[in-house]
Amino acid sequence: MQAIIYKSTGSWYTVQTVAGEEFKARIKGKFKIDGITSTNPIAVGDIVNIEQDINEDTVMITEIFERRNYINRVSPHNKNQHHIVASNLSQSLLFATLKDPKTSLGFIDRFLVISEAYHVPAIIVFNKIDLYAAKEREKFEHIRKTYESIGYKIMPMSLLSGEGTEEVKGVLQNKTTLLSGHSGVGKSSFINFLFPKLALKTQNVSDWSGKGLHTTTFAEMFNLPDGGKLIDTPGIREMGLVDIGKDELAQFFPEMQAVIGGCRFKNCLHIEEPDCAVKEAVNEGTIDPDRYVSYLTIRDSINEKAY
Ligand SMILES: Nc1nc2c(ncn2[C@@H]2O[C@H](COP(=O)(O)OP(=O)(O)OP(=O)(O)O)[C@@H](O)[C@H]2O)c(=O)[nH]1
Ligand SMILES: [Mg+2]
Ligand SMILES: [Zn+2]
Repeated sequence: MQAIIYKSTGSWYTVQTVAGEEFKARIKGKFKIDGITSTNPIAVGDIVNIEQDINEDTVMITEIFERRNYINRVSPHNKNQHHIVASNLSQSLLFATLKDPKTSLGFIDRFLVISEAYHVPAIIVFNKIDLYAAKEREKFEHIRKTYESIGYKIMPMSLLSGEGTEEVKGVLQNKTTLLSGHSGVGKSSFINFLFPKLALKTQNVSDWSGKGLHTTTFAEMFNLPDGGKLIDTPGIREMGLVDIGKDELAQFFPEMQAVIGGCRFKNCLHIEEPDCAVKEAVNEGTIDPDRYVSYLTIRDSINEKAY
């Protein structure tokens, strides 16, 4: 019987069948998945085959179907291993905040690079806009202009005032959406806002220390009442890139990809080369200098020997 992984806590999984039946599941004995060197062989969103355990109300996962896509990152515990955050996604919502906690543009850009590389469209939700003073509002408007001009959707929201919540709800319908972002940006609060009955554990305001306590510890998927699924995930501190080579990185910056054809050298790295269309665009102001800095920083962080 076919089922989808809704939750993974390590050795046990929660699966749901197409009919909506829920089971506790585990991987069958020596069951191994070829060619996957991730810390978690099965991730939330995976489509699997299950077999009922004899005399038990649990099931065994016997087969995993090919993933349409997935978000993969360097394991937080082991730099040499991958961790599949979730699979078979329609889109991801990156929750960002400019205050309590601060999300850096570098972090956003890393997330966007991964989204481009794995073909998962990303929308950036700026939550907690109720906390913005004039300074943050100005910063937000600048960010909005920059990213919208590249083609990304930017959505301001406050779970406290309710501003923007209907708009964000509106993009979820009939889609499988991954919620991602630093710890404390309000991912679980957003799910509680949609489903007050779930009462997921969220960070206490008084606990807020800026250290990013991880309140959510496992990824979990929820069915939306009007169709669609939403995946809550533990906060991420850093978005380690996997499987992306230095030479292909510029492709995953859409505004760079658009001009690369104009570089004099086919193998231009967009750093020191003469007649580089990317650098020209930065100088002319059509490519945002902060995005270019992100390109250089991410490029430097790619350790190709590891792959
Ligand atoms: N001022 C303000 N606070 C908010 C808003 N949304 C959420 N919060 C608060 O911010 C904190 C966010 O906590 P969580 O929802 O647990 O954050 P999370 O992203 O799930 O964090 P992890 O599970 O650790 O990854 C809670 O104390 C919320 O009450 C908002 O729009 N405005
Ligand atoms: Mg959470
Ligand atoms: Zn170039």
